[in-house]
Amino acid sequence: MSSITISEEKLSNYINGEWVNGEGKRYTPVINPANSETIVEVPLSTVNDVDNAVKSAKTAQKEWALVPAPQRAEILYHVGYLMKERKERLSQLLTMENGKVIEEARGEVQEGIDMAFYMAGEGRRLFGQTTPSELKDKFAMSVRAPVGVVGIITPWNFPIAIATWKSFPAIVAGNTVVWKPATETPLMAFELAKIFEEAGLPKGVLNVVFGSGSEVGEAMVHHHDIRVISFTGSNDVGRNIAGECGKQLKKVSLEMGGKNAVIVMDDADLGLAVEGILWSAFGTSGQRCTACSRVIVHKNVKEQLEERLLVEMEKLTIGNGLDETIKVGPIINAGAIEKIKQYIEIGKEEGANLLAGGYVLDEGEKANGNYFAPTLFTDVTPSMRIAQEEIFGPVVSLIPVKSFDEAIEVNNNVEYGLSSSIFTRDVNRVFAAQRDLDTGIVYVNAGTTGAEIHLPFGGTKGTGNGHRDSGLAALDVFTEWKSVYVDYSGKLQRAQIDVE
Ligand code: UN1
Repeated sequence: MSSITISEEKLSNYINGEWVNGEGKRYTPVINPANSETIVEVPLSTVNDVDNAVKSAKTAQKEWALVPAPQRAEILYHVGYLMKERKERLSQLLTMENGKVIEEARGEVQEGIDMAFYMAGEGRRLFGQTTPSELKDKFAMSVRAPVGVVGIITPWNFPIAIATWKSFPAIVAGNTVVWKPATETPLMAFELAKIFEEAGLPKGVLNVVFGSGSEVGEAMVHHHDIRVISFTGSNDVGRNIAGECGKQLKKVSLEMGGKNAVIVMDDADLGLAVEGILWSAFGTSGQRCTACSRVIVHKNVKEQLEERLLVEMEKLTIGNGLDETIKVGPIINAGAIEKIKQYIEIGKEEGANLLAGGYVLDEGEKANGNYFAPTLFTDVTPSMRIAQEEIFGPVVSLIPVKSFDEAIEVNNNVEYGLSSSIFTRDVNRVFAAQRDLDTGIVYVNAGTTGAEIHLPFGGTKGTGNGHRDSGLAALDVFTEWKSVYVDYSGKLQRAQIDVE
């Protein structure tokens, strides 16, 4: 299927522009979830490796901040072109390490390419503001200043897109970066660091330290010289990071998942709704923070929707994502499969009605990988655990409701607030829904996935802490506002006092 190879058997950290083994002697295998083959080994780095990376980033940051932003951006353009040139290689490697089907891998790499060109454009903007002063002959402005050394911690489910949402704005704004990618998917980090190197990024501006969250991640969060942590991952880990960063008054941006719903009203185009649900629930095998895991359906169209969903679910092809005909790839690892299985049992015990799926697929070649059948529960009530907790797999809970108002209430009555969607043809409901759905992202007549990189990405409530990835909002994470007053009156003017 794929002829892509990587020359390394063991990956190295990238610190101060060099590929170094570091002091950690331990490695862990990177396993292809489609067939359990080992692709490469990744180092489990130590606190000292993190310290070396931070030292290099700190030294490089002084110089980097002085490089004019349009010149910093030139490197991002170069990165974008190299990513474009290597799109197919990157996509195939992404499918190998993560499992997502090749079409989606190409889509994810495209997100990274788009982010490179978009943020490169910011090198010629990075707008601040001029503001009139209270006093005569005095000039006032606010400008964006880099924060310093930025720590980014990225998940395995979007190992290249999310890294670009964070590192590109950080770099163009004059920060330097220490990046810990997920140990499950280090190849994207390895390839992206090589691309940055080729694009001429000065040494120390981007540093990659491979390893576990409990060792490398913790060391980053605790390191005094890392001034921002940008994290995407699980809720538990995010909350711990928030607590620690709070104690240190360290800036922190968190994105921690969702319990996203598609609402299907009785006036919806049902064919379109079925397509939207299938794509956002079973695409990436449900392993997206934005994945649809609840369908809130008006009782008048419940049965019709169930029937049509079941027909289309039958057609989903499941297998190795490198095969272009496959629509649903494997689950990342055996641990994730166990968690999904537990939720199937919980759903049954809670009295939900299992209409399809609910089991591991292990016939023939599938026995070597981690495959789970697309699953549909119906007659789910809003308070059931399967309707409240993030499962992160191809499992959808259908919740019947009697009205538009009830649909909105059910949508909002969960801990998370990332993405939501409504299928309706009623223009009044469209506008009411975009106002009342309490998530950071709202779709009308589309599923819950597919956010575009030039809009802010993130959510409310338990999904995050108010910051956003990508879009111009990302610049707020990686810059500090500096207010500058220039008095050219030749005398000491006192604000608030000498105002005539
Ligand atoms: C994620 O699952 O964390 O909106 C990111 C989407 C993709 C990104 C998902 N563009 O579904």
